[in-house]
Amino acid sequence: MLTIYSEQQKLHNPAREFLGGDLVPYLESPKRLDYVLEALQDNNLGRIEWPESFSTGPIARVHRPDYIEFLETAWQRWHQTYPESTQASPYCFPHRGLRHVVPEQIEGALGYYSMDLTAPVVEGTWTAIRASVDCALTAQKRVLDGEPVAFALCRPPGHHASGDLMAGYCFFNNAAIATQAFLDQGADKVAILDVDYHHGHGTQAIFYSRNDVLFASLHADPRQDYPHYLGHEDETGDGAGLGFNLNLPLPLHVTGWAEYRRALEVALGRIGEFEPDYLVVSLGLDTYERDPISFFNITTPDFLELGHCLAALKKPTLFVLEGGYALEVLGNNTVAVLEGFSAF
Ligand code: Q9C
Ligand code: ZN
Repeated sequence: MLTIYSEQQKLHNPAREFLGGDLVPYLESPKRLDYVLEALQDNNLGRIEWPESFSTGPIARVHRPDYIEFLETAWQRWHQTYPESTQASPYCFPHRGLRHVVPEQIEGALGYYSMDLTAPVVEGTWTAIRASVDCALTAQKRVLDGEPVAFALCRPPGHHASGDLMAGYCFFNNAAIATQAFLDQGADKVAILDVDYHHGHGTQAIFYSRNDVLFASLHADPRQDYPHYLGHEDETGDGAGLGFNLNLPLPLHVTGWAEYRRALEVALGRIGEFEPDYLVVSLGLDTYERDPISFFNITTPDFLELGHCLAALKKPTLFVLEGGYALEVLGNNTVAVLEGFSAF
């Protein structure tokens, strides 16, 4: 399987994140890429190529221009205000009853463009998030040109980022940008299947009133885990998009492969019925039984099985890496899905 990867993605390297009331080492670390790369090479999964560089044009099809400009300049603005600081984080948000106007000052603007504290901006963030989008768009282009499947080894991930909000380690929504690129280059319908443990609320929001994109997601019940405020079963789409959003929230601790598989069949059934031209998989590996921040019980052999199930759709498929924080096994779990897909 063809993989697209860029070293520049490592330049996003925050030291810490806010978790459980404390600052802890940043879980979405650049090392994730090394573990996945190593496993791809050890298992001879195929060619690994660098991405092409794209302009911000395809990003602007999904994200607001002021959000893109904010991300480009945020580090410099923060650094002028706090020369000693190594990462920019908001502390204050335009909550209920407050004005949704972008403040001039950087901290206010950071809060305006952030859903939470888990997407800090550092010196290398802009370069890394552009490289991550480049990986997704290059892999998308290869699939469009006839490659039956490609893997975008993206980092930072993207599925929590909406049109104008960063969240949950995500800045630009790689999967959404690639999906829109398929549509802009002639596809009529694209299905996104999000198998990350967390609900892809950014992707959902981006396509919520659209009927040319089906968004289907299996994830931790938002009543029990992040992103807490979106991802419920009754969110089925809006306007023309009604019926084109499928959320399958699953309970923490008791969700193993048998339960997961049942929900997966529902999602695959709906995708089959939709008859998409392309399938985009938001591939999170944080459903893994020993993931440090997640509570499903999916094993490495289950991931192989997941790959098999996805291949049964028989669609040109773009895999885009999202979450997965059990570092030492992240590579093997990723390879399991991709091998399961190829072996079908
Ligand atoms: N106690 C992705 O997997 N922290 N993002 C949750 C819950 C944020 C995950 C803490 C998790 C974001 C791409
Ligand atoms: Zn996740």
